[in-house]
Amino acid sequence: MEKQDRLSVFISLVLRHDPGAAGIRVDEHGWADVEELIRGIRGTGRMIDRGILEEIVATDKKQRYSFNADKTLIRANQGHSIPVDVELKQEKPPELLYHGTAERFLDSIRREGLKPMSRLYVHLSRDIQTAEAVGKRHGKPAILKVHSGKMHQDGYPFYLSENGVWLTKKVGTEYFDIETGK
Ligand code: HQG
Repeated sequence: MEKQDRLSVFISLVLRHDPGAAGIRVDEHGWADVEELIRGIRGTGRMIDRGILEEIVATDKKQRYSFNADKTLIRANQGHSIPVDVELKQEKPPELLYHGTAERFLDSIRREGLKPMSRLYVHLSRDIQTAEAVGKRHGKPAILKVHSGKMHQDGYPFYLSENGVWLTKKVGTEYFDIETGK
């Protein structure tokens, strides 16, 4: 992994899951003070400055982070396990969305539906390729086709994060088909 990618993984950890790992706090909307974050990361022995941070935010392949308007604050766009309100936009989803998982989770998912597990939301994507890449992180991938249009009609809210990830609280067993995977 490139040095900047490793730093980005650490920044994800801090902003989404464990601000204490850099000795900082985030506010109720997930914002961290940029100066504090830089100081905190340096305190862990990692080399970072504002220029490097700005480059990571600008070049991150999944556009995971946003600055506020005057670039004094930074937050992750989605993916949190800590309870923050990143002011997600509620939107009407497309008819179908996809979720990538691992085959070994399918029995449990068939029984319980899709749950957010350690995160605040279930993560869904518009295209199968993204779902496949997400699934592969966990093992042999399996793809679920989610009937998001039907869920929306039935009153379940969907949100679209700043970086284009669709999020919903849970997906009941009646709302998905297993597209690939045993
Ligand atoms: C599975 C990455 C058993 C679920 C990715 C998933 C994504 C169940 C795993 C983002 C279950 C949780 C999120 C049930 C769900 N029983 N397993 N009832 N319900 N699961 O990592 O969606 O690189 O928390 O299928 O690209 O894999 O971090 O969620 O396999 O966008 O920016 O439990 O994280 O982005 O795993 O990934 P995760 P995810 P970043």
